[in-house]
Amino acid sequence: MDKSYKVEGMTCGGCVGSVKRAIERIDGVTADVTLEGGRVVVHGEHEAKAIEQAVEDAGFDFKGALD
Ligand SMILES: [Cu+2]
Repeated sequence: MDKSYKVEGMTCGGCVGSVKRAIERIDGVTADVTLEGGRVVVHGEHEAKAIEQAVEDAGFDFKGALD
């Protein structure tokens, strides 16, 4: 299941990497993170709450689901 989320607060490639790594610590999940627009596509079975937690713990603002 792929799902898209909005994340605010990323300003550079380093931030993109941080968000990606934080999300991919969740078992069975990979993520494509785009700086422009703060779009995060998560691949694999997951709970939105777990993504929110990972993003917030990494220091960014989780703004919920897109689409
Ligand atoms: Cu940055």
